[in-house]
Amino acid sequence: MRLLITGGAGFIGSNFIRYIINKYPDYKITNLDALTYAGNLENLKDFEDNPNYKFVKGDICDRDLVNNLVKDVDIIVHFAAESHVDRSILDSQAFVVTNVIGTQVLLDSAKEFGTRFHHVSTDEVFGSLGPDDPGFNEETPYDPRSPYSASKAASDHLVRAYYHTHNLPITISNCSNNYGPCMFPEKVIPLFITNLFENKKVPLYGDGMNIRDWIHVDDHNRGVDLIIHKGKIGETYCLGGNNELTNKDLTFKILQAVGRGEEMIEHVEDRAGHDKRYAIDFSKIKNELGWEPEISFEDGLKEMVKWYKDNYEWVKNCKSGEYKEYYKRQYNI
Ligand code: NAD
Ligand code: TDX
Repeated sequence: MRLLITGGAGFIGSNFIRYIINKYPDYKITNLDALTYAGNLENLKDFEDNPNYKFVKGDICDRDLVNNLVKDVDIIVHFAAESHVDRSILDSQAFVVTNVIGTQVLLDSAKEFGTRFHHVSTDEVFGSLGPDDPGFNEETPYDPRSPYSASKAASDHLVRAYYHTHNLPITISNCSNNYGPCMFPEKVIPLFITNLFENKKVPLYGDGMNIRDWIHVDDHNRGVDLIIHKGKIGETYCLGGNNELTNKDLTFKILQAVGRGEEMIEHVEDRAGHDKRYAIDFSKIKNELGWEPEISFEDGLKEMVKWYKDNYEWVKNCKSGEYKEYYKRQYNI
């Protein structure tokens, strides 16, 4: 199989490429990535010389480039996005350009060449749950509330529209919060781990009672693998970690894993429009494709702390330059 993977230099995409190369060594992979602040070729350096792997630096909004690549592949697995909610609050334009227009350019190209298309999306498109609400599932109405989730919702709708209107062979996955190696240290878990390494406090938003459902990136990618091979065309699948935690409890677990105490918590102003709770009912993919998450949060977090310790040069590169500016704007420190 020949795959075009977009956003393969980012967190989930690079772990996906590693997963696919290890599981299907004869598959041919092209990784199209613009190398924004979040893309890092270090994530893939062990595959640089693999003859079945090719990196192309470029923008998914570039029609000619995209057409040139899509004509030679069997499937597009679309990870590329602007992915950080806080950045979308500061400035949403890149989110609309990459997440909406970029997806539309890929869909047009897939339509032209009749190419199978898998769209990697998020549970945030469904909005926010109350404490006793059942988890999101494939029937939950869309209610995105941040510029990031609104742009991802728009892209999901476009993908489905190309299925209904143009008969394009698509699938969509909506997954909860991922964690694991190569995650950019602006997202809460790697930010907190690396701050603690640097003896800096961890900024906990609001009362710390917002809930996220955490899933290891390898569990997510195993789900995407199943969907691209066995998923039903036109269908959406929700994936979750069965692992709801308040941010406060998550912070305690991180402090414990790094060996630091509660005095390292700094309570800061809440995120604007902060969604209260996400949770996923993944019965559909469990019943139809036999998928469920396998990696325990305790094991995954321990492995992640070790990865960040062992790859401190990678962290330092991420936290330099543009990222420092962002941190100054975000937290005024
Ligand atoms: P990331 O920010 O770590 O990586 C995004 C990658 O896309 C980067 O390598 C970046 O260079 C690339 N990119 C950005 N704009 C581009 C453009 N215009 N053209 C080409 N490449 C471009 O993101 P991630 O956390 O790995 O998320 C990957 C996908 O998974 C996204 O679509 C995101 O919405 C979705 N998702 C993420 C999570 C999560 O917890 N991180 C959960 C569910 C779904
Ligand atoms: O410094 C922080 N302090 C804090 O309390 C940061 C960065 C976050 N938080 C809170 C906000 C959220 O309730 O932690 C929770 C998780 O925040 P993020 O790591 O920014 O993730 P989230 O906003 O939940 O979105 C993530 O999951 C869904 C990804 O960034 C998205 O790409 C994905 O779609």
